[in-house]
Amino acid sequence: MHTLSPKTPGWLDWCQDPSVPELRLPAGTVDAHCHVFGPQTEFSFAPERKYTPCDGGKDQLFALRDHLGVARNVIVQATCHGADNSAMVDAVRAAGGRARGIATVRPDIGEAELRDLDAAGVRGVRFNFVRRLVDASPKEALRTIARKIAPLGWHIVLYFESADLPELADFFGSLPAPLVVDHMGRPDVTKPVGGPEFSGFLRFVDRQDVWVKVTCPERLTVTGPAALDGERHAYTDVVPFGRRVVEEFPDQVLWGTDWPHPNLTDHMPDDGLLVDHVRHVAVTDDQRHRLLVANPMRLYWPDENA
Ligand code: 0GY
Repeated sequence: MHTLSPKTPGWLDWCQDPSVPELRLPAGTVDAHCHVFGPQTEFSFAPERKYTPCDGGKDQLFALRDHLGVARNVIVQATCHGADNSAMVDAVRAAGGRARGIATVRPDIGEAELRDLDAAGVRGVRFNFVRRLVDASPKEALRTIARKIAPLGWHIVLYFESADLPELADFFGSLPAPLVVDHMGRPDVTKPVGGPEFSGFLRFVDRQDVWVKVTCPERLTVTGPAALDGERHAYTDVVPFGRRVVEEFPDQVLWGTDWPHPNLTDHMPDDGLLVDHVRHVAVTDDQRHRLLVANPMRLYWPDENA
């Protein structure tokens, strides 16, 4: 067995006893953004990784899925596994049709390997521009990957900081596949929701085949998880941003837990509370059905009716 690495100092482990959400998720809800970490005894972490997490394997993910009342998962390759997709693919296969995957691949990937990933349930690649997570994001290499995955009908998941969108928007617009933006493009929630930065993001979403993950209030919040008395209403500073996206683009939004929540330094969220957060951003049954069921089913399971 390979040598096991210790966790990054200060690493926060995922919540072991999430509460039962008050919101009963609609049947068929998809958690469209989550990861698996290892377990390290089975799946080693990548040498180029920027952090070493705790284990968060498929069995624990599926237990959370069942606890929250989620039906399906979209498992996004975590940067700690680099371009070795084996832990993610193993989890997707083990879910028996109840999971899809998003891979990280290198530009020299061959057609046969892409076809194998597709057969396993992978439906997209992730391009990461967050500098604390990856060494570089060379555009020519990403264009090559985009050209290779487009014929499979896959999409491209984009992770970037909001301040970088103006510089990246033309590049994103030139990519030959649908785009899915992580965590609402990571807005600075201390700025007004109607201000130039978030309005620029909404214009970007408006003009192309773009989907938005209304995810990670725990990552975007400045005020923190303090819930309003008895209402299980936390991360209130992020609510206007999520609500705005859901109202403007009800058919382009996706939701996910981001379990096991990499790189949080301040607090670890109660995943049950994250489910209840959904009530505040998608305020009608119809909005919630689109966000949680209809939209992700159209993107990830287009052959099944939702
Ligand atoms: C997220 C966010 C982060 C990390 C990763 O793959 C990853 O390592 O996605 C982050 O640190 O902001 O979506 O899980």
